[in-house]
Amino acid sequence: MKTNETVLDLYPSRVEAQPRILERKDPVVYPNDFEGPLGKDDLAAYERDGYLFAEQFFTPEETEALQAELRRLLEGSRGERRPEVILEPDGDEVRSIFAVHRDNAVFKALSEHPKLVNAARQILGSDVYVHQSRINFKPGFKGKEFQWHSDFETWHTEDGMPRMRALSCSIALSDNYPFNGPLMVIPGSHRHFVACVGETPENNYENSLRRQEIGVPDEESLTWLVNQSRIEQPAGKAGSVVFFDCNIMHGSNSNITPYPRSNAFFVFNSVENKLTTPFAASKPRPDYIATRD
Ligand code: 6CS
Ligand code: FE
Repeated sequence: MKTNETVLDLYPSRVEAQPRILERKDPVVYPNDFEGPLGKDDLAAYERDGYLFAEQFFTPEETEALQAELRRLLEGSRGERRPEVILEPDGDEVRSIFAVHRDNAVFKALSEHPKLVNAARQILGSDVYVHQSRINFKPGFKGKEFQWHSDFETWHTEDGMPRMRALSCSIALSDNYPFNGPLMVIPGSHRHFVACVGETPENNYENSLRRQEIGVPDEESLTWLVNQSRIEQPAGKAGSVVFFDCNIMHGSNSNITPYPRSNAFFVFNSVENKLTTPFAASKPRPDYIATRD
């Protein structure tokens, strides 16, 4: 089994010539007795499917305040050239802004919202910290797709995340409809790890955040996962939240409608699962993508 300097690599990816589907070696919901907004049924559904859709998780007032800040952020970032602002692959529309939990007071407060943090602790079974945050704008007409992928495959190979003990909270800041490029997930796919082929290029993140090519499963593996299950799209109104496991296979289509699909993402990692050295990349990614301090 390949290891990096300190930790056994239980999920080798981007190292073999052929793709492989390995079984998950980690729990999904970690045993604990933390209190929080998720009930027993919610946790059982999350364990089974690898995601949980929470309609109206935030109040209309909270949601309106987030939408006002989103508008200010988007206006302020047009034409702005800094590493955290990622542009669409075919133009200069803003695709994402990273590290909003670090740089923006409103989204910092949201990343510390007790309902979110407690839900993450109920699933990860420990104290948590923000591994990554971003706003994906997916603007009307111009918002391009996010290829199918497992976040963990990237966070393991490029950031050195040892185990599957992290989750994403996708907070809808605009209404997500079936037609404006909502998140698509394959329920149950979190229990299989698709080991991808293809070495990680130097500074891969300079392209992968615009259009991901490495760490995207091959069509045969993707088809196998879908045939084991189905495709769901937990699309909800602004203020709803999708909690999804770090290893669930997900993606989203391009947005050719006038309606933007803007979501804020906070990734919570367990304090027991801190990043080590990348398992299949030459050097760690910058802190605005993967918190290391
Ligand atoms: O590389 C990453 O960390 C980011 N890429 C995707 C497509 N999802 C997870 C994360 O935002
Ligand atoms: Fe992702």
